[in-house]
Amino acid sequence: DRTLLPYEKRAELATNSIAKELFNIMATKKTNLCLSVDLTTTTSILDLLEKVGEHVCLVKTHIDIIEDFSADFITRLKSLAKRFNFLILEDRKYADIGNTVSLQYLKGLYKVAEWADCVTVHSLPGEGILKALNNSTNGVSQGVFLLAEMSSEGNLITPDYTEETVKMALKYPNLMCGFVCQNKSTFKEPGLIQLTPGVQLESTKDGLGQVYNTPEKVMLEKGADVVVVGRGIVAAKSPESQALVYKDVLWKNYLKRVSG
Ligand code: S5P
Repeated sequence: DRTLLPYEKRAELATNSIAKELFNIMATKKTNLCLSVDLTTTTSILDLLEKVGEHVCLVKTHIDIIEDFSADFITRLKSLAKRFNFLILEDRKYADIGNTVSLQYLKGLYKVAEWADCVTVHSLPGEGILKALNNSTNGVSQGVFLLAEMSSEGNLITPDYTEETVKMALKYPNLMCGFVCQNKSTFKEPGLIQLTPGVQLESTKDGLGQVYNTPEKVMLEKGADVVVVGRGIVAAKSPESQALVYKDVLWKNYLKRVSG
């Protein structure tokens, strides 16, 4: 059972360098909280990260929702990542043929490959999407989280699709950080990371299909390693104190889990 091993042990088993680094950051900072900074201005994102950077292991961006994107924003984001020791996941959910995804990853306004430590990818188009990303590294460390399940109500992913997604991922051990998924049984490999979104203390759903579980449930029953929280923190009255609340409850349940 991969979920009973402590993160520092799992770091030793990781085959992707970003996954290894993320496991080690979690163990060092004692946090498995990933903040989804779903805000639309650069200053609101940077201000929030100044306040909560010390509490998170990973910051998840949707770079294409930012209204005043600039190269300077990336410089500042990277310097916060260095100062607070967190990694950056661009949640682009690539889902096209390999050639197009390679262009989307390397080119355009955002040049994601230049600054994101890892990205999210759909398995829907088939293996070519992983081949393309594997060939787009330019020697820089990078990682992929493959979508094996989704949190939203009525999503079209079937158990077969999930199983085939895991098989596909296992062919690319050097590229693979882990899976975006909801269940412990989805994969077994202790060197891969289960990134689980759809977590909130206050609500069980939003009005647009999102479904929430509690931090305790995702840590103790559903096998989450890194837990993604967006609006639970971002839309709180005090995001700073709420980030601490999530960090503490997640870590408490992690300790409970690894101590048996
Ligand atoms: O299945 C998924 C996969 C992802 S990456 N369900 C999700 O909600 N996400 C992302 O996690 C979503 O795009 C959003 O950025 C975040 C959840 O945000 P929240 O505000 O609902 O916590």
